[in-house]
Amino acid sequence: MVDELKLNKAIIHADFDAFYASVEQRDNSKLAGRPVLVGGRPYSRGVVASASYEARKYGVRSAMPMSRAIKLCPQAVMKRPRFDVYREVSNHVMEIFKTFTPIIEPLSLDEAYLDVTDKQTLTMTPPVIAKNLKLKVLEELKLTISTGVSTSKSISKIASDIDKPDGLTVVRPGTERDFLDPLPIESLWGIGPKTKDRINKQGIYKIKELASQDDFWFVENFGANAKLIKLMSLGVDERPVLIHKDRKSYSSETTLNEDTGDVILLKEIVSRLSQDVSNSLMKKGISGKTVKLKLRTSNFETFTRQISFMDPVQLSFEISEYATKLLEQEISEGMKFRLLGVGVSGFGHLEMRQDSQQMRLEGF
Ligand code: TTP
Ligand code: MG
Ligand code: MG
Repeated sequence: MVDELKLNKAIIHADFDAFYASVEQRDNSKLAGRPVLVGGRPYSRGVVASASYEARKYGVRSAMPMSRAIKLCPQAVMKRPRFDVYREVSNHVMEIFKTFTPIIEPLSLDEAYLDVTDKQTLTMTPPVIAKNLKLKVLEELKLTISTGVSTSKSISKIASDIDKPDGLTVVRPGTERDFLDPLPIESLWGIGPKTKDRINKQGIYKIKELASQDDFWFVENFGANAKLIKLMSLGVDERPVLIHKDRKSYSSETTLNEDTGDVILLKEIVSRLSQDVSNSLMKKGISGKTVKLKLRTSNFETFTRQISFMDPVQLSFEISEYATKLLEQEISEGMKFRLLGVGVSGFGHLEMRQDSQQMRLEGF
């Protein structure tokens, strides 16, 4: 029986509930039970990074402009993010995860996949492991996580989100399709808002309807991702939990509708791209020592310029400041651009990476 159990892969996806906002509530008892918004300032076009569940009742969501969030929920308490604290909590939770299995893939500061296939026994089933995980996190960090338990990464990730906050959703082996069928297509990895609209226009809303399309349809609609998305819609996802995930840089670029040499416009675009890159870095809790600017001129000449420094950057105004300096050096009379990109690299001191490397040494 134990052998039979061991045949099934067991993957847990764990994710903090309203991560930044919950940490703020935990560290300030006055905020407990109140709507809390962590993010940028409303008058400087800041956005909501995290909204407590009390605030979400009013329709507030992550990435919404703070000014709009405050209109929806005027009684909310606004807090500036304390990244150092979140990073510390993240390191701590990854340590807790390590006591359950060495096979951990962090996806961002607040979530990870855990492969507990080899840790299950007759009594210590994957749902019991997930329950223990939740208890230990609550005990040590005074924060709640939601977990999804299933045989694959994609289903566990969807499952962990279904009963938030403080959820524990189990999709038993063999019931993957029953679980997926009634869900909206955008629950699947790879189906963002634009793709969702495009597919919905064809009268396809539920994963069940998606899964019944033929291979040609998938290729027409998803190109290179066709096979992966088809298999995922059928509940098949063989991707392993990857212990070490290294990314060398984060970048964002845009092609302009019309070539331009307008310095103010170009600087504004650089600032927006810097914001994008900064958001990605913040989500990962990392900072880099090199800022890169990519430019394509109206004659399709593409080149990059970069600058490195001692202190790593993460915040958008810092990235923007350096990228703008690089831009200023390249602008000259009559020169027009059709593409701009901003990137950050040089994550030499990455904490998460050190953790992963250590895990790899310990685990294998
Ligand atoms: P999420 O796990 O997506 O969100 P959350 O933990 O706030 O809420 P929940 O999981 O319960 O739905 O992101 C984790 C943290 O990452 C979040 O607390 C703040 C940060 N973040 C941003 O800074 N910007 C964003 O757009 C998102 C989605 C998250
Ligand atoms: Mg979360
Ligand atoms: Mg998350």
